[in-house]
Amino acid sequence: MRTESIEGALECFQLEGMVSGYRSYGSGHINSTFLVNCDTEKGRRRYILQCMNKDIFQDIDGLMSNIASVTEFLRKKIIANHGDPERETLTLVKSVDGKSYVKDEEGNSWRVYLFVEDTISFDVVEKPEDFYESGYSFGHFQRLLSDYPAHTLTETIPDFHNTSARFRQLQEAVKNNKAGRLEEVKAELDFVMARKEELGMAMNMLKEGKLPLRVTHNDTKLNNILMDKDTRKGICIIDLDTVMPGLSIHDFGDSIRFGANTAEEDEPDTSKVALSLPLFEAYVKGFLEGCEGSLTEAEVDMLPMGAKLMTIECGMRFLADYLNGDVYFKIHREKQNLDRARTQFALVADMEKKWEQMKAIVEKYR
Ligand code: ADP
Ligand code: GN1
Ligand code: MG
Repeated sequence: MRTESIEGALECFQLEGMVSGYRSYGSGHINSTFLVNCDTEKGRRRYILQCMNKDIFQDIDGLMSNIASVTEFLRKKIIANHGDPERETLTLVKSVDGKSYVKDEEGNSWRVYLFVEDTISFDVVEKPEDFYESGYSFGHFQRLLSDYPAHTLTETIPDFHNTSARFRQLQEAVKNNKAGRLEEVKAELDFVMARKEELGMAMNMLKEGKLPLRVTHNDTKLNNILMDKDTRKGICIIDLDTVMPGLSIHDFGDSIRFGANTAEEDEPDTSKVALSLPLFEAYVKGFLEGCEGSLTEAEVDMLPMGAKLMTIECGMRFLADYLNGDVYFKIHREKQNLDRARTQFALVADMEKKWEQMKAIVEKYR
């Protein structure tokens, strides 16, 4: 990102005091994020500046309107619960002309949030208690949004967690073989093909009315929650770009896929990949407590399947991106997307081995 673009963007927002510096921040795969320092008469004020990924998010207006209304809705509930809205949800900072984002001459769209101070976000789980907290917070988020009018939200990325559609996108990538890498991924494709029949399971249950449509986050990775740095309690759910109607079991499953893996998402040595049952248990307990009994029996039954589907789906997305030449997920080294795909499939294989134990854990907390 060019310095002039960043500085130009900063001038467009109603920031307190004078900008005294900024730096690249966080480890997300999608947006470009900067931490901005301002000096004010009262001391330091910090902000998060983000350049939204315009290739991935084609309807920025719809996306920003989702975020503005969801954060406003949460803000009211947090105030009613005597909480601190500037800490417990994201707060958008308005542009000088009163808008929620600005578009620059190069077509890049920028937004600014208040920086939530004294928090940490993790890329790996350090302790089961932290993962319990993460589960509780995502469950609670689900609960807070349970009376949000879902039909008013824009579907920012159509078919985002439609696993069968993701399978079709993978088939398309195989057919096009744009980056000429097909020969390398035969084993991974065989793995997916052997599980083809299962991929449509959750979305079919939605169509048949067996699973309810809810307002969901859709990207419930561990680093999309800020925890208090001292108490390590879950404070604020962030990365709201994909908040839209969806399935609760997908929110549950995406957290498990990322956080209950004993290895990192891009670990090249798949022998290190396993589903940690203690972490799975901590998250199940937290998520169900956070949802406060709001899930249906069928949703609770389907939690393990949500974890499996989100993991195989993400593996297919990484694999398709590898075949397409790494155009979607940011990479920092060669074959990173292939390694990411392989870890996901190794995790699915381990879940299959531990299936009965996963089900027993869900039974224990339902
Ligand atoms: P991406 O979509 O690329 O993952 P995120 O919105 O998740 O982008 O932001 C990237 C990282 O920036 C987060 O993981 C978090 O560490 C940090 N972050 C984002 N928003 C805030 C905020 N308002 N306050 C503090 N940290 C934040
Ligand atoms: C992306 O933005 P980030 O890094 O939190 C992706 C998720 C994937 C995840 C894999 C909008 O999430 O769907 O599960 O990478 N977000 C989008 O790590 O595609
Ligand atoms: Mg993120």
